[in-house]
Amino acid sequence: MPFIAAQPYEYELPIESQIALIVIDMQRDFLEPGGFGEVLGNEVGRANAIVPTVKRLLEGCRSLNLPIFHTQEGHCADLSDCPKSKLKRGRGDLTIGDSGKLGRILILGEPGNEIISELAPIAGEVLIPKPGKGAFYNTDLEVQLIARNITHLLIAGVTTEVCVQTTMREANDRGYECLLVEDATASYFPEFKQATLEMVRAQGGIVGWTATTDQVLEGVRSWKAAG
Ligand code: C5J
Repeated sequence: MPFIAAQPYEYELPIESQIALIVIDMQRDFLEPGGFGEVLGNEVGRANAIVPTVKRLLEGCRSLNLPIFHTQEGHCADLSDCPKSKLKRGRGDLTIGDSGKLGRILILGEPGNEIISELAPIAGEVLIPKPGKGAFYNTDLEVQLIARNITHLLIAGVTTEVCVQTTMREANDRGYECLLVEDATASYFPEFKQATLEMVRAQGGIVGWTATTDQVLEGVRSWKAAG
């Protein structure tokens, strides 16, 4: 059976269902100066550094015809989908909904909310706007996965310990086989990324698997060739 060489052990690829790539929140608000990430006091260069690797993963998965999903964290202009608790805690010099250098912070449709141009979705790929950290909360992601018979998720994006890990845990509880792509995810805190990778694959893969972009593309290539 085709597999991806992964930790803590081989990630078996499915026989009768599909694998998808999910790229989490590679949007200007988290990657560029002036966006939400920087307003919260973070060094956004750390997140931006993975863009070439995520691009390689994305293009590799496109060339292998995998279904591709992109998520985008954001709220409607009137903030009716933003819990008061989130507004209160997401506070740097500015907060969600305030006007910043990239438009209103974390508001759908504003310049800062766009997926960066290098990784922008192309025709046929699914964009999932999400009000929460996890991509399943208050979105139609699960409906879209079921419609495509997807059971296996390759997960990349930012930030590792927040939206990426939350999504991975939500997916794990729903029965999806999840693999976090180690070099295609980043945190503003390198130690949090490392801890998340270890947490995911601890205890026999309690949340899932981790592997590098090269390992993922090699495994998916052999899966396609066998199928
Ligand atoms: C955060 C995210 N960190 N995409 N969002 O607020 O991880």
